[in-house]
Amino acid sequence: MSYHLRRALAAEIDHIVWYQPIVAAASGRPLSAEALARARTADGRIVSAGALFSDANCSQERRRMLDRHTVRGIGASVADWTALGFFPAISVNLSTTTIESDAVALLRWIGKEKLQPDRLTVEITETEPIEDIGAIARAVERYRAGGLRVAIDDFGCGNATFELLHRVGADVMKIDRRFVRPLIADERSRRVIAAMVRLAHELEMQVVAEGVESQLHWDWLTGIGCDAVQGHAIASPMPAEALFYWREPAAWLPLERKG
Ligand code: G
Ligand code: MN
Repeated sequence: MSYHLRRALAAEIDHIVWYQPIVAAASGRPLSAEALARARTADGRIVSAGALFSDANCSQERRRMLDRHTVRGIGASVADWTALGFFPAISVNLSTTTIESDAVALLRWIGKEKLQPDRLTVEITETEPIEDIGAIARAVERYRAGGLRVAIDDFGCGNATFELLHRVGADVMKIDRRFVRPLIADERSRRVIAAMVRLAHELEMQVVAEGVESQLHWDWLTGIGCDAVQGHAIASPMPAEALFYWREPAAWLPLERKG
């Protein structure tokens, strides 16, 4: 573990949440923002969630604690935005341990924050081991019954994707950046992505491509029918106040209502 990471994990840790816009591929209009956990170290450095979560020393308790900080941080951002008349849809990344053990808590929290459930998407990552697929499937059912949207994050990088899809389905497929990045030079990447987009649409899921780092990537993804894009070519993660100023609130696309 690096010196800075250890400092970040120490008692003076300051959890913050940054937001990265997700925009409609064809129009570029903002659809939602993904909440990304960060930590500010005592010397002002920003440490990414990847560094916090992927560490071997990151116990399940620690993951649940980080998730609680993130959810609390989103609550604070939502309160600030609401006061400004700004109502972006938000995605939250939750650890599988939180999802398995605590699906009801999030629904309760939404009620408390007066957040419309369909403004929140729960991203389930595949890159973390899923110990109990049945528990995850039940949690997904609960979230969706409560009106939340569910996204499968890092699609194709784990081993439970198809099982989850056939058991309970999901609303959004997020194509991992490791597929997206090489697509310009790599014919096979392009074919794999095109097949993922067809699969998602066959299952009536929306597709978000992550790690979109150039206009060339963005254009190609739009061309094959990818619904939404996220990445440095659009915007990097930013603090909550910056998200408010990033685009006019009126530029944000309204939620698609089901039914
Ligand atoms: O687990 P998930 O795929 O949701 O991780 C999102 C992470 O990817 C965040 O930490 C975010 O900062 C990072 N990220 C977002 N856009 C890009 C991008 O265009 N390129 C790269 N390399 N990383 C990105
Ligand atoms: Mn994510």
